[in-house]
Amino acid sequence: MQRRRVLGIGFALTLAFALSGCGRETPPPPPPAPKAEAPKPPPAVTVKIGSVAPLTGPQSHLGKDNDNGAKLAIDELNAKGVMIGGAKVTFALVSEDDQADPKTGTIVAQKLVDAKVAGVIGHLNSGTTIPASKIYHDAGIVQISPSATNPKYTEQGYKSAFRVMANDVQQGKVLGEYAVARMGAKRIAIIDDRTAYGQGLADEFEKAAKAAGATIVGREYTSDKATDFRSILTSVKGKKPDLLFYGGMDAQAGPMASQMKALAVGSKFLAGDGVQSPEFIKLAGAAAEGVVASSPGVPLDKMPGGKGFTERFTAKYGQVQIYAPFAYDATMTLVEAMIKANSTDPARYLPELAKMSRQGVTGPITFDEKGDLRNGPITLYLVKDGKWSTIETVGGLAAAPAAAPAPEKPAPAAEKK
Ligand code: ABU
Repeated sequence: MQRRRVLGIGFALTLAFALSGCGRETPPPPPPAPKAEAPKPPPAVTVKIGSVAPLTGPQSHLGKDNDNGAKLAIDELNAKGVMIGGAKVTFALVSEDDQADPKTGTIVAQKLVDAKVAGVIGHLNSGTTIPASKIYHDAGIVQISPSATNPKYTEQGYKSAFRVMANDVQQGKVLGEYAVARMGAKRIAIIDDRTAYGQGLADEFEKAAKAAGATIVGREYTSDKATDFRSILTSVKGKKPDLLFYGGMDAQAGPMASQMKALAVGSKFLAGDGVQSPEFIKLAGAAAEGVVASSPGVPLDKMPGGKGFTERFTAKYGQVQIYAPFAYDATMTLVEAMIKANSTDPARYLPELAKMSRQGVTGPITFDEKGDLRNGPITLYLVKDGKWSTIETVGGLAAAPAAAPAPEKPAPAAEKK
């Protein structure tokens, strides 16, 4: 009994001692290690780029060709992933249809300004590009035309305006000299479609052909919507020209060539880039044989990136018409300027674009102080056995020169003087 009491007291004392905290403590379990935080993904932004061309009407095949060239570039950029200003940028192409109509061109240009695009690839036609360029300039938006060749586009003093091919002063000269020196033309008739492109190129051709010694025996006019040329061709035939030059697009040149054959107008037929398409051969049929046309740039199979571009483009969109590789290059060049400036703000990336020097799919891309492509080549082609075959290329450089000296280009709204 006594022993049990002693044991009970001992146990109680031990318990009290332990509870009093004077014994050795069992260390509390360590707090759980803080979980390593997953790195935050970079913020993502969507940047809109406008693309404008005639997506309906007689030039829709060319408009879609341009638009698809820009789309291919955008898809490749998005697949690769582009970081600008610490954010992952997804580009969204906003495609507009200007129907090759100058008034519609200004309406869709304003629509793109309102949609806050960061830049515009377009327009296709000089007749839409020139009036639209004022709207983009006034809104501080950069524009690169892949195909508008009328010189006036870059002669307005807008620092926001660029093009990635030679212009019609260069093209008209090459055509006029070729007509006289190589096609043996002495008596030349000219038809143009009264558009900024068609009339402008015909004027430049006329100057060069006269300077080379030819006589212009007649000048006739049509429109970029016409399909029946028999009346003006009958008038042309009466002047007995040895060469007919057409300033205009393939949608008219195709039926015109075919009607020349039907009316037995024996003149050679020469035209500019708007005619140098597979569509022209389709429309003209057998009358396409022997037709000569020029086009800015080197032939697709001679372009530095031509082979790869053709494979990637045709897999998605079918045959290249004319300007798709230029629209692709225009888009890539615009985005490269954004990457170099680390900004999608046109006022910030414009100076990088102005001093750009890169090798595009079509060739070297650098701009002069007006925004024209430097050293743009022109190639002459002949339809032979139902296909365009290359005659020769005039001008151009094999590689992009070192970066051009940075011109003082402040904001797009400033005037070129
Ligand atoms: N360059 C011919 C087609 C586009 C244009 O200048 O109107």
